[in-house]
Amino acid sequence: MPNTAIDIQRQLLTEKSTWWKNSVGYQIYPRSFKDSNHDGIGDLNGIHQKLPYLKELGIDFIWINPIYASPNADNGYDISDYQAIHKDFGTMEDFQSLVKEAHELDIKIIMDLVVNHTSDQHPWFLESKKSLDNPYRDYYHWVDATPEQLPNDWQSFFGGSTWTYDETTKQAYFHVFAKEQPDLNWTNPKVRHEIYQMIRWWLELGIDGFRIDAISHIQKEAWDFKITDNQWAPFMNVAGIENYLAELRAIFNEYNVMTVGEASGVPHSEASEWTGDHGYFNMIFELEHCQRVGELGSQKGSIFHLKHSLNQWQTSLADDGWNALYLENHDTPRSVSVYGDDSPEAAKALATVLLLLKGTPFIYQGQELGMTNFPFSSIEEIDAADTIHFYQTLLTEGKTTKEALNIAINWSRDHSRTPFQWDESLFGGFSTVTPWLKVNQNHQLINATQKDVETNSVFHYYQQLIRLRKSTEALIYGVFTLLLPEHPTVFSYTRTTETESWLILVQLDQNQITVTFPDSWETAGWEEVLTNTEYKPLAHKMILSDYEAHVYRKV
Ligand code: TEU
Ligand code: CA
Repeated sequence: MPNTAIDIQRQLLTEKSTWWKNSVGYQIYPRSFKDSNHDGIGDLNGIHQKLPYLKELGIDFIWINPIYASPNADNGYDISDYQAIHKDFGTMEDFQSLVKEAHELDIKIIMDLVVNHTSDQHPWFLESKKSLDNPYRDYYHWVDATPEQLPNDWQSFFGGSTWTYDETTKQAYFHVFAKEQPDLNWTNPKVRHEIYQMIRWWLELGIDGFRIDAISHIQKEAWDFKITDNQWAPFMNVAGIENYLAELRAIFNEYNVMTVGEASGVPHSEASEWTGDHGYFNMIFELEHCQRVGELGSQKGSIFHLKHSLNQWQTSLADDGWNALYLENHDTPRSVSVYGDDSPEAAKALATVLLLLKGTPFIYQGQELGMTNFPFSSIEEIDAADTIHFYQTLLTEGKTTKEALNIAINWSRDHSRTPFQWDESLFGGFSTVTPWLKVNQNHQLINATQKDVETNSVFHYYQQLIRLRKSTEALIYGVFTLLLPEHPTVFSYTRTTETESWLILVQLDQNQITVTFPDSWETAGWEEVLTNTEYKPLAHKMILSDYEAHVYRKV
């Protein structure tokens, strides 16, 4: 119990700095959330209109994908002006009024920070291109080259070389993503200074934090570095990055905001440097658990891989650090299609696994309705540049159009980017005109109005899980222990504190299975708190049908 003014102040400070630990986040892909002005593109006023919906769901903060000025070579991840709102999304006034209204509703706003690269239309790059001695030349990475002889043979994430030759100065510039996304040169102190000014400018506006894009790629190896086993090694968490990350951390600390770094290629053994008490970010998005394993032509993800990968991250960060939990984002297909069978039960089962793990859960828009993958039937229906590039590569490798399409679309980013399904009307209530990407036909069955007519909707189940999690200390801070580690499809774990124990039991298989807990396990004295089916007492031997989920508390 605090008894002095100093104690109270200290307590308030701790609460303030760790509010994100007992929060639930919601990711908004603005192009696809809600179109308020009938141009087929989602926008800021659309988000504004839907704040009451988000409040009803029970989330605490939203992370909005990039809304800055951009030529959209990579849908906003190619920024041409960091301090301007893209006209598709609205104006700076719209943004400020969104922040104000959200704050009134007690919803925080997290922005996307994209500083590994800019757009090739950013004024810095337009200058940089002009001549060898332009003051902005060293804002990017330029190396002598010819069209035939590039500085090395490194490949970019979106396919093709990391180098693009430029005739004007007879050099090539470096990009780990598309050629329209030149990488900034972080070794240049001027670049860092400009970026830090920009970050402060946003923080001064009163936003509550950042999701930091592709941040593990900002440091590169020397251009003659030899790749051995991992083709991404030359720009994945390369030594020296820690200096830049420490500078960033110092700024974030000043403002006491929430930060979540997208940390592709950071192994769990290094996670405490990245997210621990003295880590660079409050939490990180790891990319291991959602990696595709298995057949190229298959849309299904491995439950066993998912479970073991999440278990590793849960245990590695048990004492130091904090997980950012997710099953979907704007780069992945829909989890109910990858790990489930598109049914509401599967959506609820996956929600149970996700929301009761240790960490801060991020729900991706539409996940709370059980939105599914889209049945793409031709490459013309695809917008994502990486999918199109992958498709073309498969064709050049000799695949037929049918085979190439089948492989390329399976894990396409566009599955999660189709418009939000608000209701059963023509364009799913997303817009009154043809949207930029097709609405899934199943919006007639899967949409947000279900919550008003069905008490057992996926939305209601999410609502219950969110409430349960936020009101239960053990589900926020409790120790995580995986049960039945060898079981291929049952995801079961406990969350415990000195005074409470919770047991989560989820069966992620389409078939009925039998599960047997070890004899040493005390199965008596558990009360069932939540299920997506009928209540069933915990027992040593249990028969579980497809996608059954049970949440028990020790009494
Ligand atoms: O994605 C980054 C990303 O996916 C890579 O960091 C990852 O390491 C790589 O694909 C390895 O598989 C972010 C955004 O989420 C994405 O939408 C953008 O296209 C990308 O950055 C570029 O800004
Ligand atoms: Ca619009």
